[in-house]
Amino acid sequence: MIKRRLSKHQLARISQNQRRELGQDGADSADAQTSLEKCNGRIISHYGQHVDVESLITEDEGRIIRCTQRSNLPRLVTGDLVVWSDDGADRGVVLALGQRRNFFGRPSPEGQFKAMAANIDIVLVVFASSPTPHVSLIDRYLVAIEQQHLTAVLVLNKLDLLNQEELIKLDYMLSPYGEIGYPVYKVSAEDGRGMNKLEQALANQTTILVGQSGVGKSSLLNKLSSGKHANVAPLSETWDRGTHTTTTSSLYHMPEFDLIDSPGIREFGLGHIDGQQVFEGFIEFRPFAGSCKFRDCSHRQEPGCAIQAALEAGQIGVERVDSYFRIIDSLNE
Ligand SMILES: Nc1nc2c(ncn2[C@@H]2O[C@H](COP(=O)(O)OP(=O)(O)OP(=O)(O)O)[C@@H](O)[C@H]2O)c(=O)[nH]1
Ligand SMILES: [Mg+2]
Ligand SMILES: [Zn+2]
Repeated sequence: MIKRRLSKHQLARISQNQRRELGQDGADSADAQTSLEKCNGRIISHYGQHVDVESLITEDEGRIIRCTQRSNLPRLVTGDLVVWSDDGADRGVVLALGQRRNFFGRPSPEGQFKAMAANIDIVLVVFASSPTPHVSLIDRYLVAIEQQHLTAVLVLNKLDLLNQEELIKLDYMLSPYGEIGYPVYKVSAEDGRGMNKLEQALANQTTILVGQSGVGKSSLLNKLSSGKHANVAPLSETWDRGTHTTTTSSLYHMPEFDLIDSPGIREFGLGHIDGQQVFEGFIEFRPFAGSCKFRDCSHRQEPGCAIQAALEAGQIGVERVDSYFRIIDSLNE
């Protein structure tokens, strides 16, 4: 198959589009990027053509105004700090976007990167015994989280549904993550088990909950806030799957922290990430970076491979190495 090569002009346009999507475009939207001191609102939810903005103006702090956005702005996401203006009739318009500290997102099915939330501290990767958890999904999330230099926390929910045997199996699956330094919490949004410790980990932070549909992200949010904020729905009766109950990312204020609920996913693509970034996303590989005999080592069977040597020495785990190769292979599909 002959691959069509893109012209310099096309490449520049794609890269400009990507920057605009991320709100990092210095040229075209220079007037759209503004210093944070000027911001008087925060996006708390995003729907097709409009956003809900929470006012940060002292006199009416917390008021929520439905706004459209100026067309020169990048796509706004939950957590964005903005400058908005009232039209006097409970509607408004977002005029400018404050510099994003960071963002978390994923590629759309068409492969275009889509930010889901901005200005966050922690990404809480939620999974449960049902729908069935997959190591490769967790590892994909971790790669994307590491790429954005965000803090990852893993949460196994629905502990109340597990018998001893299932718990042993899941503990085995999770042990590599604890060993390489990721915090792992085991909780139940149903009976509240483990919630205190989790709450302590979230104190004074803004956290986005992510994971498959049906794992209980909205249920956790409701439990953590001791209230009913987000809609919750049972799994499909036919499939081991959620029913995509949450359809947009929304930010909720709790007394001690902020939480962003996000729509569940079936798959998490890494279309926006290259092989080097996947390597860096496996944090326990990092000490061995640059130590292979060959600079372009694929870490599969080359002589003098530091990753294979670390594997043999028991310094890194075989499950994670297998998972790494599965992700690398999937990048070329
Ligand atoms: N037994 C038990 N059921 C739970 C627990 N947490 C959530 N559930 C149930 O799991 C189902 C899905 O929960 P949701 O909170 O809607 O899941 P979600 O991750 O927000 O799903 P999406 O919004 O579709 O992404 C509901 O029937 C919940 O009652 C738990 O800790 N234990
Ligand atoms: Mg939900
Ligand atoms: Zn190697």
